Amino acid sequence: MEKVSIPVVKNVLEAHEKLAIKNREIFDSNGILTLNLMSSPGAGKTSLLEQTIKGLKNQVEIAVIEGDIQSDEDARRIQKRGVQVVQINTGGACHLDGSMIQSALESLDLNPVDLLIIENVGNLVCPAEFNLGEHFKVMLLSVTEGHDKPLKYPLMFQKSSVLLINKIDLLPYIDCDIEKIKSTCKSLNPQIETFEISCKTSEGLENWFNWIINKLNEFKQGTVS
Ligand SMILES: Nc1nc2c(ncn2[C@@H]2O[C@H](COP(=O)(O)OP(=O)(O)O)[C@@H](O)[C@H]2O)c(=O)[nH]1
Ligand SMILES: [Mg+2]
Repeated sequence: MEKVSIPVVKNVLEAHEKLAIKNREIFDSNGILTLNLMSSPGAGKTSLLEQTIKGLKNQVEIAVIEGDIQSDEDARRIQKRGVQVVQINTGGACHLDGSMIQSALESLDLNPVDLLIIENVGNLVCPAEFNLGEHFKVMLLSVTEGHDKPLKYPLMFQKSSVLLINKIDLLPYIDCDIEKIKSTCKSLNPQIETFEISCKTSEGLENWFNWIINKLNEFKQGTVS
């Protein structure tokens, strides 16, 4: 029998990549710096968004895309903060992809937006595998998850530009070695920038806000690629 090759997987991945490139063109042509925020469920992504909006709303026009398997709980939390928000329900899929972002963009008025933050579906594995067209991937890890997570789920940490270690207010009550998290991450990804934060007490958030402001300035100067 004659052999035939069926390059299905490659084509699907190529299609995803093409959509990501299209999304990036939309972000760039509208002057929107875009962050893809990833973590496991409950690490504090929506809390970080609430704090970021509170901290930067007067200087930066922010919009949010919320990704969840189900419900609009997070979008409601963000809406209360007075910024544009779209909820994507993946209906079971454990990550967002470029086509979901493309549809969500149709519901946003992109004109005034400086910064778009995409809250990915809570999951430490799959979101890192899909390019959404974002400029930076940002990883949030809660100290309650334990210091072994970068070793066990390396891809997220390798692909992210920033690691935010959240819930440091809980450090007195748990056994988590932050230095171990930082050294493992540095060995996986020497370029990664790490900030220790608490979305509850606001400790460390100023460093995160400064990172955003710096990146927005670099983006406006055309030095973010
Ligand atoms: N103690 C403490 N709790 C936090 C902190 N950040 C978030 N939480 C709590 O962690 C839970 C999950 O937060 P949420 O923002 O919904 O996480 P998400 O699932 O990653 O979006 C909520 O009960 C938050 O109030 C923090 O810095 N310290
Ligand atoms: Mg959330």
